[in-house]
Amino acid sequence: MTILYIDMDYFYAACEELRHPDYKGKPFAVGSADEANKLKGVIQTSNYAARKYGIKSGMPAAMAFKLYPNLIYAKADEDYYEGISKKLMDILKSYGFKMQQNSIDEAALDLKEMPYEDAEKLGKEIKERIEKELMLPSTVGISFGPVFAKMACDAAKPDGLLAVDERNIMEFLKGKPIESIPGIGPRARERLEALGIKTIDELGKANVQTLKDSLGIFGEELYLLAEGVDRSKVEEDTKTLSISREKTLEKAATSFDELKDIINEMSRQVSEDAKAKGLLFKSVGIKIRYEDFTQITRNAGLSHYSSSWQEVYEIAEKLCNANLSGKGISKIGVRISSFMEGSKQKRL
Ligand code: DCP
Ligand code: MG
Ligand code: MG
Repeated sequence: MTILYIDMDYFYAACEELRHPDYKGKPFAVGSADEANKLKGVIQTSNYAARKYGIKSGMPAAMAFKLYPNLIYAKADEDYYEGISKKLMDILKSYGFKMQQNSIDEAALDLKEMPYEDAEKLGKEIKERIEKELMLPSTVGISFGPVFAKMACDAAKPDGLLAVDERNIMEFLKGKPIESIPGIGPRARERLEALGIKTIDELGKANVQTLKDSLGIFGEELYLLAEGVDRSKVEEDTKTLSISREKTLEKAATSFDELKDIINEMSRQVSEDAKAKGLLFKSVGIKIRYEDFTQITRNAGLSHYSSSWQEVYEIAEKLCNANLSGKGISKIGVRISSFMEGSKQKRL
């Protein structure tokens, strides 16, 4: 099995650099709050110039500005990044391999039994095509399993390409911290550290049963990975891109009060659908059709993946209130998107 993994470099920030070329090379970050409240939000990503100062995803923006007061800042514009992501995925799909999209900026391709030499050539070609057509930098990892291919990709960042085969996997894993394994979050790390395990080498020397007792089935998987065995597979997407509900109103509405109940109901419905599919969402949108048949859609990103219908409702309410213009509303819709597989993610 040969797997090619691709992940875009500093994706949201790189997308912003496309429309703000003057940000290039200067410390720059994309965050969840709007400019006026930027210190209250969270950093979603930063370019590599900002990473030099320790500024990274998930960090409170207030801390980022302490680390580098002149940090250039933009609020995340998820619709714009989704559009670029779609073009990226179309390029990747055009090669015809079985593909699994794992987030807005990354995917694994199953190259079957392709020799590494050819896989590396293909990886280079894909990188160049993305550079040429989207003007964005990316990194490619190649290995015999999706987890190791992603780790090779992480290790080759930015703008790199790295292949790790069966013969050099142990050398590659040696000395790496456990959190370099995809899926190890803060809680898994805590549990492993409680067992005295900080590196992949130590993980490989641990007792499997002890790992299972502490982390369940994930513990066994981790042990195998540390031994150079990657049992994961590329699973073709049957990906849900958005879940929505909409309703034509019997009587045109001009105030939020008149929309309240229906938005409440639709918020519950879309989040229940997401729950049933095991999906968490990070983006909430509304659609409004006015009586004059003009139509708008508005989206807002959350700072985190959510499963809460109340959050859908609150954001839909805000978006509605911002778009009540006195014109009668004849149709209203609620939509959630930017999904992550909650159950598959295995993050503990
Ligand atoms: N993202 C986010 N919140 C996080 C992590 C990521 O909103 N806590 C968003 C912003 C990122 C995008 O997802 O640009 C892709 O995430 P990656 O982990 O691939 O990070 P980047 O592409 O930004 O950087 P890298 O070059 O390390 O891949
Ligand atoms: Mg990325
Ligand atoms: Mg990514």
